[in-house]
Amino acid sequence: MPELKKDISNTKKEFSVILAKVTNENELEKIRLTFLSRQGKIATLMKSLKPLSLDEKKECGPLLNKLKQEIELLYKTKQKELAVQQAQQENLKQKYFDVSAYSPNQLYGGLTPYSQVAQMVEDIFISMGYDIADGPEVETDYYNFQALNIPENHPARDMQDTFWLDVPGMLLRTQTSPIQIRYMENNKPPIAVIAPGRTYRHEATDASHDFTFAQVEGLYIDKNVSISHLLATIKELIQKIFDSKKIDIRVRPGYFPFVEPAVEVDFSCPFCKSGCSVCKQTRWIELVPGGLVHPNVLRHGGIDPSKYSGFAFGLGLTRLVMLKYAINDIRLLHGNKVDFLQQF
Ligand code: FA5
Repeated sequence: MPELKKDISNTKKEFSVILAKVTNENELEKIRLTFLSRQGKIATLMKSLKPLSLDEKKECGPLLNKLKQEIELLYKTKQKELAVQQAQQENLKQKYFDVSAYSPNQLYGGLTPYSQVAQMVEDIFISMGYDIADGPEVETDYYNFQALNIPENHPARDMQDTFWLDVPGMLLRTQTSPIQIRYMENNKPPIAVIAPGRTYRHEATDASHDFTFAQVEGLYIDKNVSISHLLATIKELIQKIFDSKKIDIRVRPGYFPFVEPAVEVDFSCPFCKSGCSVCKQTRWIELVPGGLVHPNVLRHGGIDPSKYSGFAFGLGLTRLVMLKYAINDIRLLHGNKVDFLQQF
């Protein structure tokens, strides 16, 4: 019986020492199993009452009950303490949650080289007082050819291989020039407008030709407009795009039924002085065809050619993007390759 009393007192001491070291719920659960479960130390002490005499039971029974109550109380108190600590830690985590701390591979969005150059061209023309116009990509034979002085069976149709649609007389526009007619129909001179947009041609692709590419149409109509206005406008555009005052232009005769005279405007290579791979060692880069708007085209647009004259041009926008950023294959521009696009 003195043995049992000693065990009771030791059990409490032992429990207190272990409990003081408990820091989380798992450790607390272990201590509960050791002391308070059916096979635990308290239950074992209870069993050891059995062989004792009635008087001994009367003396040790209350001691054991008291031990059990005390241990249960200590256990519950610790349980509450741990719950409070855990709640405080959670609060702290939320309070100091840094929304910018999680940064997986950063993905930056940006404008494609095509959009960047299109915006540059638009800004340059807006600064010269031009309007920006748009037109349908699915066009009629009338706007894409006939109104531009290219009647049915005219050999100039062969210059632009056409994607004809199943609907008779409908096509994917081969050039942005139909917007000239649409704009003249709805606006009176003086007219100063550019129209950037996508065009389509049934062509085999290579490094500098695509079946879909972008052009920028330009149209200026007023009284006494001459070819020198066209050349000055193109020179201004090229100098601004290539940030250079030293770009020369060269004019060669061209042929388009909707302009007379028709010219091809080349500009001096902004990348070299004596020939390079971009200008194919020629020092000149071919970019903008244009000319003075043919009187028949003015008439189709509802403008009197005896009063007004004008110039038009059709800049190869996709080619300009290639030149600006020294891109050597046109197909990269709509290849959707992220490592290519990330360079701009
Ligand atoms: C035209 O399309 C005329 N509409 C341009 C014009 C407008 C002349 C107004 C006169 C007055 P052309 O077919 O040459 O012309 O095309 C114009 C430009 O588009 C070319 O100089 C070239 O830079 C670009 N281009 C033509 N075909 C392709 C192609 N397959 N891929 C990429 N760019 C092309």
